[in-house]
Amino acid sequence: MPRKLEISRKLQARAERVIPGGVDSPVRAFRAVGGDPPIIVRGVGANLWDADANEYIDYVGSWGPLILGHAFPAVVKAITVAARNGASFGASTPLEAELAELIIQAMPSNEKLRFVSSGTEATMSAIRLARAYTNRKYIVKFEGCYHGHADFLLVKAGSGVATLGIPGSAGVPEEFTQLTLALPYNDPEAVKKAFKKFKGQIAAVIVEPVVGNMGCVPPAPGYLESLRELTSKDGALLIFDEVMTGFRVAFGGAQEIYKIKPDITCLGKIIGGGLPVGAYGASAKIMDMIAPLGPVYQAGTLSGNPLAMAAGLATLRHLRDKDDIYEKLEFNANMLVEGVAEAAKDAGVKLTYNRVGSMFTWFFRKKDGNVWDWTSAEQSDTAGFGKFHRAMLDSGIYLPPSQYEAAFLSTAHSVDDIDETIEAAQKAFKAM
Ligand code: HOZ
Repeated sequence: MPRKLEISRKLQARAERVIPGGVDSPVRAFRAVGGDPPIIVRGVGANLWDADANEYIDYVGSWGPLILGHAFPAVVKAITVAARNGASFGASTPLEAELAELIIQAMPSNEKLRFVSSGTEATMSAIRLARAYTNRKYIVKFEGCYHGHADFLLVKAGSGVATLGIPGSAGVPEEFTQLTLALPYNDPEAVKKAFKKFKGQIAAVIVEPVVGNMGCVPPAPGYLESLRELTSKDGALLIFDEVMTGFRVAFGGAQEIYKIKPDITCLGKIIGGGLPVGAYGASAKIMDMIAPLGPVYQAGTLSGNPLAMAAGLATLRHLRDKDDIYEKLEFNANMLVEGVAEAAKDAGVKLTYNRVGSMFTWFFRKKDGNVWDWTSAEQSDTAGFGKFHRAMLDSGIYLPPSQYEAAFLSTAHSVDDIDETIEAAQKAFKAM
């Protein structure tokens, strides 16, 4: 039975009159999957409620930050306490150094960090820093990876750009992207060739060590090692965009599980506990290039905002201090992802999946085959995904409204939630 979304529809129409597409981030408009986007009014634990009082099991988790689920009590308490003391000062508070210390302990490739307000700001600033540090111009990024919406990073990007099937963005002059080399992901030979052609000119290679923005795509064995080797050999910096993977795939992020030490790390999402935070970090030698110590300028009125720092601290402390969190996430995510894949197989639906810890994607396929880069991701049956998405939504399961966005499991999801999701998938596949 389709869900009643009358109030959501009215609210969406109202928003469309004053906000482009009625949304503040394109994928939220559900254009890629069809159907009406539910307008969300509440989230608790693993559940969401929309304006029509429909309840959902949520696998978006605010696109990654909510590893502990919605309105996690310690996070709510920390935000409330911080808010009573004032929401913003545009001056330093003790919380910033405390959160920075905690992150540095978890990711020792960083000796210093700078907080910003979004992942986009983190990657944009990291590139500026890398260019200043190396005194070089070119950057390498990978097709289907998304590093926010800075002009020079909107080249063959994933996420909403891939979802909408557009090559980049209008309003970005060609000259602005001429120094960006977009190469296929998981292809070390392409990187080798680029370093040969642009020897001594590449400032940095930026990569999502586990991609989340063309759906979830893990690195092939040895791939990240080859990036580390090639960048070091040429004197370029290796930037890990761990906005999604930081504190998600492991407490120490992808750099912990793949044992690679990047030169610069970009963070966001979980470190803000659901509030707007980004950060970039590196060795003291690199970070001391930033103003006021060095010549690289970067600033922000709401950077290090005390509410956001408090939410991030409460989240990271819980992740650090509670036993077995990542083991349980691994176990439950495996049960969920394989359960749904099994249901697809039983129903004769062509589907493959990728999962690293609690981030995952079910790829609907036109032909059998796995997904390891953008070319293979692009061959997905997006119409099939749309049909599945609508059927799941009707059964109360809220998935990312795009084949090219990763889904996330939180510690709040129970085995009952997972069983209910697998049952909904069985029903959805039968109807396909
Ligand atoms: N591009 C974002 C995730 N990769 C979507 C953010 C949002 O719509 O909130």
